[in-house]
Amino acid sequence: MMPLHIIRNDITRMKVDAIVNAANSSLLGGGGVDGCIHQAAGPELLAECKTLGGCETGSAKITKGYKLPCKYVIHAVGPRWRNGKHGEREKLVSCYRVSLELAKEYGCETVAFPLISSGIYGYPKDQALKIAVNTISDFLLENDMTVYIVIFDRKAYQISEELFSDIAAYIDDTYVAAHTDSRVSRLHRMQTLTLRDADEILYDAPLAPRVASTKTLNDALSQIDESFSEMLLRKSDEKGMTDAQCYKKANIDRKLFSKIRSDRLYKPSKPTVLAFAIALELPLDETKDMLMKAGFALSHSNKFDIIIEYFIERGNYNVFEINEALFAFDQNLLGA
Ligand code: AR6
Repeated sequence: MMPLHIIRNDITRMKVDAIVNAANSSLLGGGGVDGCIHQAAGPELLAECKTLGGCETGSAKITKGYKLPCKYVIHAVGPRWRNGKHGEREKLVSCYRVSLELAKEYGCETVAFPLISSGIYGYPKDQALKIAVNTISDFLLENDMTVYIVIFDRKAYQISEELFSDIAAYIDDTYVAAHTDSRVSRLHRMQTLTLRDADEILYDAPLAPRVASTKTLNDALSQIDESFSEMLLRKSDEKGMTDAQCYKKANIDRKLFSKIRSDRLYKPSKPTVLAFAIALELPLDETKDMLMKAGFALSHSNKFDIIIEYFIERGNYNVFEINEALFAFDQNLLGA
C-alpha cells in the first residue's frame, strides 16, 4: 500500500519486477549481495553480464533475472567510500536515480534495492540509508512505483545513537507517567473528590435534568460530526495541498486515497490516519481529533503511539525519519 517500504529480507527472494544489484564496474560478479544474486540467478546471468562491457561508477545496466523470482536485475555500481570528499554522495545518489529510471523505462512497477555501497565498499550505513530514502522518495513524488529498500542485517537500519536514547528516555518517562499513580496525583484526585462531595452536601442542590436526556436519538444523529474523510479533505484544502501532494507525503497509495475520497464514511486503519496527520503536519490536538473520527486514540501504554507523539510534539513530520525510529523500536511502520 505504501510506495516506499523498508523491510528486512534476502533480496534474492523478492518477487518484484526488478531487483537492484550492488555490483562493481566489471559487472562480472563479486562478493556480498552481488555474489548472492549471481548464485541464485544461475550462470546465464554472468553470460549476459559479459556482453555489457562493464559499467561506470554511479551508473547502472539492466539484465534479465533468469532463475530469480524477479524479471530483471539492475546492476548498479556504487562508489567505494574513501572519506566522503571524493564525490561519494553524488555517485551514490546517481546509482539510485539511474536504476529507477531504468526500471521505469522497462515498465517495472515494483523494485527492490539493497543498501548500495554499504557493505564491502564501506559507505557508512546510516548515511547510505538516508541517501537511499531521500533519493527514492524524490523519485516517487513524480512517479508511481512501489520501491523496497531491503535491509539484510539489523545493524544497517539504525537511527543515530542520540535520537535512539532520546526516544528511549521519552518512552520511559511517558510510560512512567501513564503507569504509576504518583502520591501527588492520588492526593489531587482525593481532594477534588472531597470538594465535590462537600458542595453537594452544603447546598443540597437538586440534580439538574441532564441535557442529553432531553434530546431524541434522531436529534443526536442529525448532528453527526464531520467524518475522517471529510476532515482529511478539508485539512488538505486548508493547507493548499493537491491530492497527490497529500497522499505522496503520507506515503499512501493513490488507489487507497481515491477510495477514501469517494467514501465519506471510509474506515481507515490507525497507521493510515497517522500517516495523513503527519503529512498534513497536524498539531497533537488535531491529530487526536482525526484519530477519534476513525475510532482511535493515542495511548501512552504502547511504544508506537508514544513515538508518534514524540515526533509530533517536536514538530518533526518527516514520515521516513519517524519510520526509522519505529523500526528501531520494533514497531509497525506508518502506512504499512
Ligand atoms: N540481500 C540484501 N542485502 C544484502 C544481501 C542480500 N542477500 N547480501 C548482502 N546484503 P555489498 P557494496 C547487504 O558488500 O558495499 C561486491 O563484491 C549488505 O549487508 O554487497 O556496494 C561487488 O561485486 C550491505 O548492507 O555491496 C562489489 O565489488 C549491502 O547489501 C562490491 O561488493 C551492500 O553490500 C560492492 O560493495
